[in-house]
Amino acid sequence: MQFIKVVGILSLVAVCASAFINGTSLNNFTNGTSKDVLISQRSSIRRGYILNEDLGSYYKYQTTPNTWPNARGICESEGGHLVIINSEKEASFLLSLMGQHPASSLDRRVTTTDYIFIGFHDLFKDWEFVTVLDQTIEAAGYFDWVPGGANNAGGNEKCGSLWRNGGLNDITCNFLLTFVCEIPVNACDYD
Ligand SMILES: [Ca+2]
Ligand SMILES: [Ca+2]
Repeated sequence: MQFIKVVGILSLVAVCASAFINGTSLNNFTNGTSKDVLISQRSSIRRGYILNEDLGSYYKYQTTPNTWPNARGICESEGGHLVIINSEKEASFLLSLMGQHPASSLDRRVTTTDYIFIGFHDLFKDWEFVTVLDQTIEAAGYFDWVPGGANNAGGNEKCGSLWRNGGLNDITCNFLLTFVCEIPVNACDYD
């Protein structure tokens, strides 16, 4: 898992490196140039992402269903991570995003339209739910479960999902679900 973490960090570095626009580092935009310009320059390299300034992140609802490990990899390849819910407000935002993609509109290959994959799991140790950035979900700031959600049904639910009506659920990693990627506005500040 250490390898995955390193790859994740490297992909963030890669996106930040690719942010050189016309030979000008994004860092120059932070010196005396408005944040709006900085954000617009960055959004140009983050196609399909929408900015929620209040939450301080870009988000993209990925409509092609995939497994949790693949979803995680796709988000990392785009310079972010599978969405991590840090507040009730962020959870509400995600539910509204799901509302914009009603069940009837989803790809038929999807295993269930009721859930999206999000960035937590208990792959390291049963019942220890951590985010894809290795924080406990309690520390991350949102850990409301659907009733009976954290149940490891069939002994085979290790990956995180969000229910369309609100609340976390552990779910089978190999389901094919739609998912949401998140790129914090300050992603290039990661070290
Ligand atoms: Ca977040
Ligand atoms: Ca479950």
